[in-house]
Amino acid sequence: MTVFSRLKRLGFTALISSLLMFSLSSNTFAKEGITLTYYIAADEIEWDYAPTGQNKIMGRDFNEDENVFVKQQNNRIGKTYIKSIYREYTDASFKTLKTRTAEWEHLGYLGPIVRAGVGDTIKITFKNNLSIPASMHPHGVFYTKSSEGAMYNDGTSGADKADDMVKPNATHHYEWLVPERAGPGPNDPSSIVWMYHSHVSSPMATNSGLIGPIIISKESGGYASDIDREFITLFTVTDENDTYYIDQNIEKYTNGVEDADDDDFYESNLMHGMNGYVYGNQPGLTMHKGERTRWYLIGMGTEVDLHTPHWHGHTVLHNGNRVDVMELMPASLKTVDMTLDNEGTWLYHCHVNDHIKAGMLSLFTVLPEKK
Ligand SMILES: [Cu+2]
Repeated sequence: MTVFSRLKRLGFTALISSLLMFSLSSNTFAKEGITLTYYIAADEIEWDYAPTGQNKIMGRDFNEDENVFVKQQNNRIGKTYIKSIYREYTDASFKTLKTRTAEWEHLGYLGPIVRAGVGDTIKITFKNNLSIPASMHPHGVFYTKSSEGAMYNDGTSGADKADDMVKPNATHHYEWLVPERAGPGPNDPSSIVWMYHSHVSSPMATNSGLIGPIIISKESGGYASDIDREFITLFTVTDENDTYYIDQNIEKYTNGVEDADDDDFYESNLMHGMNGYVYGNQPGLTMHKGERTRWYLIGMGTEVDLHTPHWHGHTVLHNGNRVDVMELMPASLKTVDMTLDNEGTWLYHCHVNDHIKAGMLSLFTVLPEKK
């Protein structure tokens, strides 16, 4: 006798059918949610990987080895590059940038956080202010062909193609839904990270800077009530040789480069960053003892992008496992929780030897408990 027929005999049929109904409805979009609207543009900017001009990890000027990556010279671009990034505006006029609060200063060149909870709807008005086509392709959330933001031979046409490559000065409306399967899974914490990026020649687009985070919570709205503070870190070796702007950067920041394929020149443009900051230049990683913090980790890049984020002085929980080092591959998206129990200024860095030398290091500071 099956469990079902046994329960049926016991008169539990109504209960079972209502349970079935519930599980069906939680798989559809029947859940009541809210609509979250974002105005995001792709903008051209100049990005400084080390705005303090110093190695803040050691508290000194850059040495010879570090200058390979950061020093502007006759035939070296240095630490500032023309890039394109996603930025959030207050409304559809795209006249006023939304200010990024101190809490999110650490995001660096990452685009604005797109947040929603399970059952919610995300609406994005995307304006392409660049001179080249761009798109917004999301991971994790539910999209139809008109909101996928990726160009390939998928047999679509018309409106279902318009999202793939948004032309310069054009605008596109993306709609992303958040069913159960876009939210935290059974072993996940109460919110998780996804990302969006331009899919118009994806490697070049992401190296150029067109990448941003999505946070999806179990609760509607995109926030998790069981944490006090969130941090997001992208670990990637940004290959500035492979962006839309390499020629412009050579022109603007050098006195001319004879051979852009020269190994030393090439190496000098591999920026081993955390959110686009090298050698401890990432600002805003300040928090308080006792706070429950959630760290969203994003990997991106090529075969050299095997990163192992490591926190000093603390441990984190990853889906129930306790670690102090995480593993990130290109396009990995991982969420870990840390309870701060140790005051001080601590290293937060990639543990790959070559990446340590090249500057993939930040500092975080745990201040005394908030009174
Ligand atoms: Cu690394």
